[in-house]
Amino acid sequence: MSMTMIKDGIYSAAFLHEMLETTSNLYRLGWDERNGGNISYLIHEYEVLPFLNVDDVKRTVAMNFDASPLAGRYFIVTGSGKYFKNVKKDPANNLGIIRISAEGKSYEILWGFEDGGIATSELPTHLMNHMKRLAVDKNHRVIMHCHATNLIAMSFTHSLNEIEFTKTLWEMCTECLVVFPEGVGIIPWIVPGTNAIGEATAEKMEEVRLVLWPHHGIFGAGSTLDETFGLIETAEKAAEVYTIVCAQGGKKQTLTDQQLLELAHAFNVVPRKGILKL
Ligand code: 2HA
Ligand code: ZN
Repeated sequence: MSMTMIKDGIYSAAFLHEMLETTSNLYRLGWDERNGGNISYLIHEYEVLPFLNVDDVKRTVAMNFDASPLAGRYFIVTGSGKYFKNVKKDPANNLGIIRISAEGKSYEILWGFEDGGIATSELPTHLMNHMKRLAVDKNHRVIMHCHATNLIAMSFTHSLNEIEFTKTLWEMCTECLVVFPEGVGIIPWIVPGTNAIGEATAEKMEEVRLVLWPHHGIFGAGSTLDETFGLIETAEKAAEVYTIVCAQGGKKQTLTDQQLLELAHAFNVVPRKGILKL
């Protein structure tokens, strides 16, 4: 092993590579222009220990909310104001590994953000969502936010009623109901980066893994980066089909409620109540 490999051991960590691939894919798809989007990925201490001295805290950053249920937890997160376009070529400035401090009101930077940066401006929303998802899903690990183009567009042209919005997405691609049977949550427009938007999103995350921020973007939750990316990708694909269907003059026929129910039975999923009128 070369000296560089020993010094830069973190670059052989699978979780870091997954972050580089995911941010690159989100950028490639046009869902994270400029500093748009953010990701936080819960990593276990045993995954960090081979690569980092976890007693070597580089900096401590205060937070204005209580994340004590996550005290001692480690996350790899994208940086505030950083561009997904640049993550792969410069991980150490654009990403960071943080640990929520024992009292829950600050986080410790253990690696990354080397140019003096800090974690994403949406950290309150991310941490509140992690708390909520961990309470209902012990395998939960990822919160991902991006500016998925067609989902944003739909927030201008489609009803923002969750039942109606979910139903339209389910109709647009057969796999949607199977991938997100619990549907999509939708919050009112709220200023991003605030505790208020975090609280509203987390409230939805108790029931769903996808939350639409109207005129802004989408939040997804899941147990791996791949799965969470796939969840957002599936909803965005359905929104793209909706865009094209509207451009082609609207639906002439569609998946029926009966067909959607057959799908649910075949794939053993429980569709969110109140959507299928059967
Ligand atoms: O990180 O996307 O919502 C920039 C944003 C804020
Ligand atoms: Zn955003």
